[in-house]
Amino acid sequence: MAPPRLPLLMGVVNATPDSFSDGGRYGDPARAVDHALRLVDEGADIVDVGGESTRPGARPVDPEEELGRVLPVLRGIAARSSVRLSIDTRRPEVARAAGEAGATLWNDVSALAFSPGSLAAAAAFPGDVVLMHAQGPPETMQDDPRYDDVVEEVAAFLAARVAAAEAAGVSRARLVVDPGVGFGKTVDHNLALIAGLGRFGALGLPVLVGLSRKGFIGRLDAGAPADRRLAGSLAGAIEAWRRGASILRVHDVAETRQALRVAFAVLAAGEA
Ligand code: HH2
Repeated sequence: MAPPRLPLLMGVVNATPDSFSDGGRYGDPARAVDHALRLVDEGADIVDVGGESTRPGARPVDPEEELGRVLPVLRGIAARSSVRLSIDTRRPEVARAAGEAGATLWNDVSALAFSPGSLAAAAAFPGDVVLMHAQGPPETMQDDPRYDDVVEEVAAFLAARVAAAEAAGVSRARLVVDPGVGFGKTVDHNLALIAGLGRFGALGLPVLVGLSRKGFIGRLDAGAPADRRLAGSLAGAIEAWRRGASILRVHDVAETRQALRVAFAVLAAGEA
């Protein structure tokens, strides 16, 4: 078995007015850039910039508006840091422009299925691509999500999207998979996916997990609001890492890094 490694940390920068955990805080590009640079100082390996909230019930944003939100932020970060830039978008035209602005990771919560042009745009994109599972669009995904076997169904979906991406000319070496915690899932579905992360690792690709501050943490703790979910986010990050996640998408980079370092040191001491 390969020795355990710490995961890469992907810090979240939401250039949106309505994200579930930090909406509106970084709507001004200068503030979003400052926030990104703070995340880099705290140890982020990747900064993920998004201009469209995909929280449950969110409505799609006009592509021009999305571009207007993310491009100044990507350019502003690139001017002051060499951190790896990720664009969180479902739209190929946004990914294309972000690639020109320096993004080398396309994080697509629709797994390249939102637009007919997505697969070709991914082939031309100058970097790697995250394929995430979601059941239904953000507007309705939490209405009544159902699965017979959530882990197997999500794994089959991801395998099919990997095959579609490869057929379109995106090599496996450029792909990352993500089970999509909170995207059309109940609390039990989310827990089964985190517990069963090894199944996604069996696809042979890096696994990304985003559970930071998500609703299931609040539901497991008497309805704690998004700004009171740090401890649960850290517990989830450690559990995801222990099950093989190689990239964690988090809002709280410094805290996650510290929690992981302690868990890692204990594991290493036990194996010494
Ligand atoms: N979760 C969110 C957004 N993008 N991308 C990946 N690959 N995996 C995730 O789990 C994921 C994601 C939702 O979180 P956030 O960006 O904080 O909220 P919002 O969608 O409201 O902007």
